[in-house]
Amino acid sequence: MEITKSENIRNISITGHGGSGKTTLAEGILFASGVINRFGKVEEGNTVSDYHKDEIEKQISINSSLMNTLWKGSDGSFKKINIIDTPGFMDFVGEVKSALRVSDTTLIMVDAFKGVEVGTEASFMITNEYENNVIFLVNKLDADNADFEKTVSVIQESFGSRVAVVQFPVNPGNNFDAVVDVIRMKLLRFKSDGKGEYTEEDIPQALQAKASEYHQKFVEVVAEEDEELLNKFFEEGANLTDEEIDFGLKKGMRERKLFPVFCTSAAKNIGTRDLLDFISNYTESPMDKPAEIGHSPNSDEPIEIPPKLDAEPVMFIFKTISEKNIGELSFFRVYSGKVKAGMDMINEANGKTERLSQLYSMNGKDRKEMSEVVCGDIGAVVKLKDSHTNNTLSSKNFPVVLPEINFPKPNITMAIHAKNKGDDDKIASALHSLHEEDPTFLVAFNPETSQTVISGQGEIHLATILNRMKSKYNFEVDVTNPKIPYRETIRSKVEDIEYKHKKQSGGRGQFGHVHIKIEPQERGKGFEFVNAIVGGVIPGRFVPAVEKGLIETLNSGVLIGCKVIDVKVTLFDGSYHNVDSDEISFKIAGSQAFKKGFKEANPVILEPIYDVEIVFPEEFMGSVSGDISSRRGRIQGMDVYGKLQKITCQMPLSEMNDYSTKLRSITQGRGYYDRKFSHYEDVPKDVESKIIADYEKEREQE
Ligand SMILES: Nc1nc2c(ncn2[C@@H]2O[C@H](COP(=O)(O)OP(=O)(O)OP(=O)(O)O)[C@@H](O)[C@H]2O)c(=O)[nH]1
Ligand SMILES: [Mg+2]
Repeated sequence: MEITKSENIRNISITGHGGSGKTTLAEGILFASGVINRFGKVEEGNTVSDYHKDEIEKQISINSSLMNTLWKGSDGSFKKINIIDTPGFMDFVGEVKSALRVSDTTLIMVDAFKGVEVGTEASFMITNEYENNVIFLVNKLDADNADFEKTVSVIQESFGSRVAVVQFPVNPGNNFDAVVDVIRMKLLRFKSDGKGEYTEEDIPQALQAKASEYHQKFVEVVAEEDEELLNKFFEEGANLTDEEIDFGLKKGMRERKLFPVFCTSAAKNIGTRDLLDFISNYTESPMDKPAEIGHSPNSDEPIEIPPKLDAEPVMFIFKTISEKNIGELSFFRVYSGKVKAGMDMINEANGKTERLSQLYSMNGKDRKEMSEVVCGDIGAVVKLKDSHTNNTLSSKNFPVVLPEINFPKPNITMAIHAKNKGDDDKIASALHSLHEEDPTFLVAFNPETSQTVISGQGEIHLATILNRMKSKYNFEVDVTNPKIPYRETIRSKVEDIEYKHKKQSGGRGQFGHVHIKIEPQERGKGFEFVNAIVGGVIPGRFVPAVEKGLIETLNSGVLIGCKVIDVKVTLFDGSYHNVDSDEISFKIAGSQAFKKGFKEANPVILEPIYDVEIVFPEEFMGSVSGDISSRRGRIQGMDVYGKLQKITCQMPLSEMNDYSTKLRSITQGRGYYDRKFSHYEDVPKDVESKIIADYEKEREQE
């Protein structure tokens, strides 16, 4: 295959709310451009993009997939269009972020009946973050209830007035087959063969007024992009030339001020060919983009990486998947120079050299070998040893690190336990590779609770990952809510607690005898041990053993098996036996005295309290605040941001397990939150008795 020039590359992502038709559109594009000769359907599980088993089963996209096609531009040259189809379900938003990190233009699909939804808003926010140009597609115009005008007006309300309609549908609904292109002022009539072919007709009399009105509005929006055009249009009342329209349109898109709107029926493959023309002729190539700003591996010193072919090679890995029979496949974009099969690159994250073995261009799971990947292009490479998502590979002569994908923080945490104890180590390694594939899935071992905890974007996300673990590695696990790291402490002083450990059973016995005083310390002061033994009533060599016994008990807890904090213990008296006393005996005595005294010293359980910030549309105020109080939360502040409401509050961790799911459900998916640990606080008495009872029940079962 001829190698495409960098200026002929277009990097496009397709995003939007779940089910808006992204995967169907990608399939239609591949079909219209001749990459495939059958138009697969999501329902039949035979699309190029949704090829994973779980995607076919659920009929939704879970992973983003990379595809590409060639399309002839009006300048006569073929453009290589890289297409990343992303999942719309919010649990997989990490995939959208990584796709947009390497795209230049995003097609945001909007359902012509449902209008702007959570996924639409989220997509738009991510295009802001990664400075993608945006094109809106109003899709499903073949559906009975399609409402183009209403959909456009909500797009305008949500994303600003510079939403420029470049097409309107002639006959939305069941018989949909034509749109009016208000730039060219032509009617495009699509054939029903699913190949997306169309013929151009003159605009019929009955539609001319509407077409002119849209054309006028379009030109007005375009003119606003430039002072000179604006003058010409408004002051002189003159129309703009084709060149001026091209100029204003490109400038507006590049500056992310102008968002063209197209009409499609992805299912009928209507609107794809003219969209591909537009992408080829109007959207930016990687060479039009400003230089990426990276930094040197050893400092924050910024380094410019201009998109230039004759420069040192720099590539960025935005996605990693592991496929049966292939192993790890790393997807990357070249930001400068070009990379060739057989080349050695340095991974600046760990200083290791990676040899690029085979390079591929991808269409879903189909790979085609490439001898080189040029600046701006996107490809895949197999069998990198020590490189993962978010790593930059560069040449020895030009060490540089590119900005990472800012993956979303987890919303939900669960504890997992191997069904078969012997699998523990193997499961740890499987979890690790699942994390490499999906950086929004996190794994950690919590030494305090001795649990392996996994975190992710939502219940469906974690369920999907565990499913993958089962089908790929064949491990079964149980999932529970993670244990809460409670703390135990005391509220009052006990002056004298005596404990004598004495055992006489043939041979040498055991003897350790202590008197201790225990008292509470100020929060945060920790544990303090005071040795107040005088006159050698306990020989000096046994004192550390007493302290050791205390520390062990502090760590393993007295009431519910959680750490004891902020206590002061004074060892002030005791006795010993010449033969029978040893370190073990004094350790036991210290530990037992402490347990006894702790229970008399008005013990309490403390729970972790988190600072939580919740952002959601104001109409959900009642249900969000009601839910906060039902979780023993305390609202501390409220702010308004446009149409959004922000609540700042404190909530006990133990009440937050299903919070992300609940918040999503009571805000129709529009609310999100962030949290961080604040402090420990007394558990209310009724909750305390329940925690103790649960702990005792668990102990009995063990
Ligand atoms: N009537 C009609 N149905 C469509 C159209 N486009 C897609 N669909 C249907 O809508 C459903 C979802 O389509 P997908 O292509 O999977 O949508 P998606 O946006 O990729 O969905 P996710 O990846 O799960 O977010 C499928 O049943 C499609 O057949 C369209 O233009 N018209
Ligand atoms: Mg999809």
